[in-house]
Amino acid sequence: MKTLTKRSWEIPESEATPEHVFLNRRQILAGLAGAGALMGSGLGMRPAFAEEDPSAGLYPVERNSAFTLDRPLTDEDAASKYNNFYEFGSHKQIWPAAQALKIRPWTVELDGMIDSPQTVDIDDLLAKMPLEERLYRHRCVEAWSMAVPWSGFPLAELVKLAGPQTGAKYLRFETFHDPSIASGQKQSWYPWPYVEGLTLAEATNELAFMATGIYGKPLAKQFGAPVRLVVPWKYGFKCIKSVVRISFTDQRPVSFWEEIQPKEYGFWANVNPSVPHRRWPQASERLLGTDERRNTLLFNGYEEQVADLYKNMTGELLYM
Ligand SMILES: Nc1nc2c(c(=O)[nH]1)N[C@H]1C(S)=C(S)[C@@H](COP(=O)(O)O)O[C@H]1N2
Ligand SMILES: [Mo]
Repeated sequence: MKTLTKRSWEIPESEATPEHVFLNRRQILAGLAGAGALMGSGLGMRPAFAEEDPSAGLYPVERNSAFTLDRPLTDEDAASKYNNFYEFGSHKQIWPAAQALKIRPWTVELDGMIDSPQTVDIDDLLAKMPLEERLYRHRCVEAWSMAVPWSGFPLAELVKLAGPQTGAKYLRFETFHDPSIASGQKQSWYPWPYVEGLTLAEATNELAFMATGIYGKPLAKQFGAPVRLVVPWKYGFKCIKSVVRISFTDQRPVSFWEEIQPKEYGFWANVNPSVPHRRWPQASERLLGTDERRNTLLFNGYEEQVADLYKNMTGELLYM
């Protein structure tokens, strides 16, 4: 099964799949839930998820050594096959279904209270932004975690490009909305599209990152290609995937999970092991791809970088 996740551009010409093997693969694929979408039925046609990402040549990018880990990196295969992406299903094995996502053409709209409203093409953005690699922990509110090498650029750079006006206090992020490819979006009890928010101060913190790659390659679709937010001191649901719009506003955005269940999920969602979720403890976490559990760290171990953001806040539910 491992070879099925290989993208075509990773496979050297000399290893091109012989037709009879490929036919077997197609049969396997056809049986995979959600992975039946093939480019065509002709011999030699590649499955839809083997298409080339035009940004592949940009990676790997140079690692920023300022960001270090206290644990090994999560195995790529483990991280790539255990994902939350409700647009493609409410279970963890959405990676085959997510291959239906079309990542080109792709634009990100910058709007609201800014000096330079614009619609940026993803490849222009990639050319403009200073790409680097960062090793970050990631802690899901469901008490599993991973440690991965993201590639991308500081969110602060995008904020600079937008030019926030006086009075802009929040960023509101929005994911694509296309029920014809994302079957989860046909489930009308969810408030699609997925929305998330940050304060401007959070968005310009050095840790806030827009990821466009992972493991030295463009983001695989299940990770939220072609661009997703990464805020490692917060629970994973804040890290909105496949972003199409960022609006600057003076109104605090209501995020997807907050709208669904405000008693369990709030705006801030900072990681704190001593504040349990209403239905389970947050004291420890399971490390994806291992049998290990570890104690969860305050702000997911990023207290030094972010604690100041919250120091004078009273009456706010900072940890849910
Ligand atoms: N658009 C969108 N973004 C999303 C989600 C989602 O369902 N839809 N799930 C969130 C949750 S709960 C987590 S833990 C992370 C998972 O990221 P990963 O699959 O790259 O590990 O994505 C977040 N971003
Ligand atoms: Mo999550």
